[in-house]
Amino acid sequence: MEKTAEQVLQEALTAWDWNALVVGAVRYGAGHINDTFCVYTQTDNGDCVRYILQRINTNTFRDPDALMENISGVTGYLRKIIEKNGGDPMRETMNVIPTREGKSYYADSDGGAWRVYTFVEDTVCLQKVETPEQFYESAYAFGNFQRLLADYPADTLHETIANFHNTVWRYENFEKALAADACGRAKEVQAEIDFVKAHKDDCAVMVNLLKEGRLPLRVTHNDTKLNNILMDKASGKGICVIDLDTVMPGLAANDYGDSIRFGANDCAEDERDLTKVNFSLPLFETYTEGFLAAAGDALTDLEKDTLVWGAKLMTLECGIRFLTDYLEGDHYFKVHREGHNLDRCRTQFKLVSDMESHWDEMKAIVKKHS
Ligand code: ADP
Ligand code: GN1
Ligand code: MG
Repeated sequence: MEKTAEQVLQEALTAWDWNALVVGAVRYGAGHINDTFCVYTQTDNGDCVRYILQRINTNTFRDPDALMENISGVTGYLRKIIEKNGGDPMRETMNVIPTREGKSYYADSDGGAWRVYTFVEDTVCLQKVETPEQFYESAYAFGNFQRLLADYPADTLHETIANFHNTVWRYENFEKALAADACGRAKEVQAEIDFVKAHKDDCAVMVNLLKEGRLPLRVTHNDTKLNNILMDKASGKGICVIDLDTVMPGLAANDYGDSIRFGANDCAEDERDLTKVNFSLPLFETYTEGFLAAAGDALTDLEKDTLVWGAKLMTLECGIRFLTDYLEGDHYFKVHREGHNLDRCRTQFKLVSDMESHWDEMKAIVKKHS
């Protein structure tokens, strides 16, 4: 008989030696891809110790061995730098806890892959920017993450998702989904389809600069939204960059841009009332300042000049991905209501339009802080 989700979770829990009594495991966080649980344990002396247990989405990440090799490599490298700089590696980078068998993940009897991380306590994970200072700190932390990995041997990294930020490929994938129209939804979203088509040439801008050898590939995070960083409760500093599944060679502007997409506004990614979805130039400036303060010295002039394109294209790309998933029947991103991916797509396209209206001001802000 097929196992229930609860039975598979219980099976996964037996794969680790917790050195304590497992009290329970509850769903945790607001990620769109993996299944995350918080495991509560009680040690012999009565202390409560928490862990993060995740079922890796193996539809998205098809090779868990390669994925975990990347994460172990990157976190091991960061750990050494953090130690050398007198930091606390247990709080300032992810720590993978091996299974009883000494493996970095557990393959369950249902085909799932599970991993455990140390829970970084006394931190907050924000779904929305509350104060400009927080956004500055997240910018500094993501910029610093990129700087710390500047000399990481990029050729040892596996490409965990092919073409992840290849915007030309994303466009073509959208065209395929539209042609197939598997759920008959295309007729409802003509305005969004027209929006994507009108931006076809934009999709090639950064891809072409990379092809021509004018932009360098760096080791980047590739999923730099605000909820992929843990901020220290006491100091407010962005102390731990998490969600390292997509660390791969990429463009600096994309790490910058994905943060702008998610954080330089005052709304949720899935806000339904588009009058509340507005790009914020002041928050854009705050992030730009923090990111360039941390990573600016390492960037070429063209990388800095094209940061604005990173912002616009990461937002456009994410909107295209949400729309593609909507057309294909919501298989990729977790959805929690009817039309959820379409709502997400609409916020992204509204933000792209706003950026277009503020293009010259955005460029001037980047120049000012370069
Ligand atoms: P997804 O790929 O689904 O976004 P994440 O790795 O980002 O998964 O984890 C989902 C959420 O779990 C995060 O946004 C954060 O709230 C929480 N989280 C993940 N790792 C840790 C950790 N080591 N300590 C504390 N919270 C964590
Ligand atoms: C996903 O995993 P999560 O929720 O941090 C997605 C990102 C998107 C983001 C949109 C592996 O990020 O690329 O930008 O949703 N991650 C993957 O919110 O596809
Ligand atoms: Mg995440």
